[in-house]
Parts: sequence; structure tokens; C-alpha cells
Amino acid sequence: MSANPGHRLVRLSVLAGSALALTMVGLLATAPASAAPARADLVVTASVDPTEVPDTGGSSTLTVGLHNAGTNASGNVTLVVSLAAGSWFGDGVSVPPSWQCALVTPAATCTHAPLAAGATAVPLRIPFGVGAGTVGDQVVVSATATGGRESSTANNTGQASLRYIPGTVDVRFTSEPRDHELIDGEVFGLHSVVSNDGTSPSGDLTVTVPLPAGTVRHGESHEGWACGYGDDLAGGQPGWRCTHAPLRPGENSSLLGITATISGADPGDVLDLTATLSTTSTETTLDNNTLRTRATVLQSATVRGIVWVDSDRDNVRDAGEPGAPPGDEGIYQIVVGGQGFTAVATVNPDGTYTAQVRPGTYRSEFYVRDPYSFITSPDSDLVYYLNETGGRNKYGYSGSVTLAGGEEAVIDAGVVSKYLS
Ligand SMILES: [Ca+2]
Ligand SMILES: [Ca+2]
Ligand SMILES: [Ca+2]
Repeated sequence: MSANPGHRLVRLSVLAGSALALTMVGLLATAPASAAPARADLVVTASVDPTEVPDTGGSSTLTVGLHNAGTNASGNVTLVVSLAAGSWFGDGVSVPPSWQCALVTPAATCTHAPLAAGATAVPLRIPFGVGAGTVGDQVVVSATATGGRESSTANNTGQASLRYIPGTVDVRFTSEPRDHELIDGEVFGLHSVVSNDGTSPSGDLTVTVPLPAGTVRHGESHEGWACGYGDDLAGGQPGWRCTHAPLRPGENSSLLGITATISGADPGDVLDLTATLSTTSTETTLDNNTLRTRATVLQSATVRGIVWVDSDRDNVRDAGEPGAPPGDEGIYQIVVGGQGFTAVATVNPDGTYTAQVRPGTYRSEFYVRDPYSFITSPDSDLVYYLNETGGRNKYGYSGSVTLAGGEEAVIDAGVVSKYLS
């Protein structure tokens, strides 16, 4: 017999291949005897925030967690979120990119790619609303996942509940009380929005403001409010009565402004402009339903003087030299200004002017127009003037003077006319 080394070599190689195959089968076959089959195990959790809702209805946000606690990847996951009857999905659902959701009240169906063993999906946050209910009752929301073969499906549903609590209403003014020191003729007022700090919608709002003695009505700014002014509208007294539509929890009304002018009040008088707010629903507290603005009346000081025309151009104010006329061809405006207070003076046909001011430090600012120009004169109180301003007005101002209540300052300015006079 003659050996054929090439042939034997081929056979050995086949045998080696067979042994290898048997070994592999053997390894696979021994595994089931020592461990459970590798399976996915989806776990669903659900929570709501807030967990309570007023009995008039409200909203909450459901958070759904999904985790694969198993030892194998899941299949594609389908998650069904079910709302109770009378609930609805809210606006502003933001679905993470890893999820796809179709929200059709009362159920949402969301899908997710297979979750690897040990992996956790990005949580789903789903705002939802609930209608009115009975205090103590619960509203249940649930989410159930399916995702192929699992070691357990007992943990595939997460559930959370909202409990109805008594709703509250608390409307209030958001502005703080204010105090002013003002002189006769000045305007002061109330300016505030109204908010509802409760958990339930308010009823209609009403604000009444009696007109204090020593003042006259100045005005109202009330877009969003309906305001009337009358002899008996503020609880039978002269004043304002304004109404506004109900406010949702946390909602602010439009800004309400009520203003009065001090007229005929005496120095030392204290004038309170007080607004009282009410709503048709029962409130948690009425302590925040009034707002006051107080004006304490000061004795005014007076700044007066004249814009005189130097007719003979000798830079001196001579007897008989007239005042400049008010208007576009004369004294355009005189402003008496100080820290925190400015008055536009009343200018008379004879060139004299007067302004009532709060006690304080002031200077007079003069604006005159052609044919008049300012001059330098010992009889003029201007410390600065500019005739070539580039505009129609020539401008000049006096030095400062400090006045207490009842005191008076006389501040004059000299001008010449470019026409012979
Ligand atoms: Ca499971
Ligand atoms: Ca209140
Ligand atoms: Ca003169």
C-alpha cells in the first residue's frame, strides 16, 4: 500500500473541523442549565407635578420614565398614555427626539427604538388639563409599555394620580402705597395691575375710588378696564368705578390708572386717593384689596419776573420800557426747573410770568424768538444765553435760587428787538 500524504492531510482537516463544530454545540447546549434566558424587562414609572389640582379644574404635567432592567435588548417600544375622562393633553408638549408620539385625547401613543439592556429612555413630559371635580376625588393617569419578549410584564404600567383640593381666589393690587409732597395744581394718582394669586379663576373685578375733597378728576387710563366717573359711583360718593373681566390663577389684569389734580387744598392737607378692589367670588384674604396714594399738600413758592425790551439799547432797564409779547414772535416759553420739579410758567401779554413751585432750588429758563435777542445787562438775571442756537429759539437761563414755602423770587431777562421800537 502506498501512502498518499496529500489525501491524509485532507481527511485530518475534515476531522479537525468536525471536532471544532462539536465543541461549539456543546458550549451552547450547557448554558440553559445554569441561567435564565436573556430577556428584556421594561419598567415604566409615572409621576405628576403638581399632585393636587383645585376643584375648579387645572393642569399638571405627567412624567413617564422607561428603563430596560433586563439582560437583553427590548424590541421596538410602544407606550400608551391614558388620561381619565374629562382630561385633555395640554399645549406645549415637547417630545424628545428619541420618541415619536401621537397625542389624541384621551390616549397618547408613543414609540421608541429598542432599548439596550440597562438603558433608560429620555423621560417623556406631557402637560395635561383636568376639568372641575369634587374635593378629595382623584384623577388617575397611566402609561403602559410593550416591547417584545420580556422576563416580566407586571412592571410595565406606571400610574400617578392628581387629587382635587378646594380652589382659592385671592385678587390683589400689585403696586405698593405711595406718598407724595405736592403743591396745589399738581396731579397725583394710582397705578396698578390686579393679579389673582389663588388657584381658581376669580369672578368679575370691581375697583372703586372716591375723589378726595381738595381734588378734581384728572383722568383715567384703563385699557382692558371699563371705567365710569360719577357723583355716586364710588360707594355712593363722587368718584370712579371700574370693572374688569375675571382673572385666571396667576393672571394679571391690564394696568389701571386713576389721576386727580389738587385743587383748592390747603397746605398741610393730607389727600388720600384710595382704591378698593372686590370680586364676585369668595377670597382667601381681603387685606390686599386696597391701594392708597397719599398727597400731603405743601405751601408753594413763587417764581415770577419779566422779559423786558431794551428799547433804547442802553443795556439798562429804563422806566417805561415794555415787556416782550408771548408767542411765536416773542417769548416762546419760560420753564422754572429744579430737582424733581419743573413748572411751565404762565406768560402774560405784558411780558411778565409766574410759576408756582414746590419748596426747593430753581432757575428760570427762557426761550425767545425773532425779532428778540438776549442782552447782557445789570437788570437781567441771566447767567448764560445763546442767541445763535441754529434753531428758532434763543435760549438763556438764570442763576439758581432756593425758596421755602410762601417765598417768592423775581427773575428777569432783558432782550432787544431787531426792529426799531
Ligand atoms: Ca417589564
Ligand atoms: Ca385679596
Ligand atoms: Ca434801556
